[in-house]
Amino acid sequence: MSRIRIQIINPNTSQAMTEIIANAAREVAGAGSEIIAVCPSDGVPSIESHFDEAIAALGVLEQIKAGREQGVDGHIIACFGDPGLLAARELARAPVIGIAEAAMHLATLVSTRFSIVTTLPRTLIIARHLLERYGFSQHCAALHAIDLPVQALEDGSGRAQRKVRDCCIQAIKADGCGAIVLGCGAIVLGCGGMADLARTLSAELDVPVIDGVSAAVKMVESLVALGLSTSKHGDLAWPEAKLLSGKFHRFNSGGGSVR
Ligand code: 2AL
Repeated sequence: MSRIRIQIINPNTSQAMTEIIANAAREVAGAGSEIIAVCPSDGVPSIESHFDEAIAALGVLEQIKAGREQGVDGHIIACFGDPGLLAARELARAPVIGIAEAAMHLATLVSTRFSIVTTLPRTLIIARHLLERYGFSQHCAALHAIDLPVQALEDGSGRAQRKVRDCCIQAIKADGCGAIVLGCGAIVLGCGGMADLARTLSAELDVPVIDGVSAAVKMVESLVALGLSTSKHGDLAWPEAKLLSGKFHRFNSGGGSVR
């Protein structure tokens, strides 16, 4: 099979987090896959509110358009709120996968009920909304927040990763869940060069611990291998042809629209 080029979009503007995500993706990517990691130049440094998500979604759409123009074979939105997912699918023919949906889908295949461990308590509602939207509410035993912001995951102290571990242990004891979904793109790396927190925790805690970045990479590879791309029928058809104005002019292409 020819080379699979996967664009992984960190929707926040943190270059350090983009590197973390890229490394995690490359660890699981097949030998024939190339990971192209990007983040928007304008936007928010971390995403942990509805406001942050609205801003981040625009950056995601710009990157999707750029990736499409470069001819990538698939796109990943590497933030646990899956910001801009359906709009991104309208702009793409290649598969577009969000890390939350990827992790939730895989969790249902290896457990009856999973728990989610994420960052700030205010982001729990974002995960709840996604569970409802994707039809996974009945599969989720409980949601937990480590009560630290996203940027604590990249401060190098390992404090946030230790809290993630403690939270996973509590969840397994209290929730009656069979698997854990890690609720942030940057959770994947621990401090001190720990290569893969999800894999380490899976082995230590003896339950599947799923991070969305690796889940999404393997899903995109599967879809590409099966020749499946985003449907261009119905609501995911290209957006209606219209000229965008002002600062959104950059979304227009030759035909005078986002097409
Ligand atoms: C996230 C994430 O994955 N990246 C980010 O900036 N915010 N979501 C989260 N719940 O912490």
